[in-house]
Amino acid sequence: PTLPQLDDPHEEKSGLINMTKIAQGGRKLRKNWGPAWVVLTGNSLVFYRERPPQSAPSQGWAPAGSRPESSVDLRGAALANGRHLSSRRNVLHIRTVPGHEFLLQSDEEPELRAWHRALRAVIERLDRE
Ligand code: I3S
Repeated sequence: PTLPQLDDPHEEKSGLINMTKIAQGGRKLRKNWGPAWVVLTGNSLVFYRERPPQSAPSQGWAPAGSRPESSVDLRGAALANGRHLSSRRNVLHIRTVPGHEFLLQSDEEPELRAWHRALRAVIERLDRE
């Protein structure tokens, strides 16, 4: 039997997308929309303030010398359409087990759908482990 992968840092998807955190540990936060460089790995979602330099030598997916602003474990996370949480279009709502909540948004619907698909695939795989 394969052991559950507790640390699976390989990159599934990355890109620049509008993001705001809306809750931290179940406590509602004031929205603060802004672009973020987001990296989806095999088990977590990692947020950077900006895209790490292309020239940076990387260790796996993690660009050396750049520090993520935050990172959440996706095991058990819930995904939903975020239309009731924002006036923006194409909004995705992510809620993690410890109650951290994020909205991702793109004016490009296919882009948001690609994030939704990729996140769903990772979360479903973690559910099966
Ligand atoms: O869900 P809310 O609180 O109506 O979200 C809006 C506000 O957070 C607003 O900020 P202030 O209340 O600090 O002025 C933001 O500027 C808006 O972008 C938020 O709404 P959207 O619909 O853009 O998510």
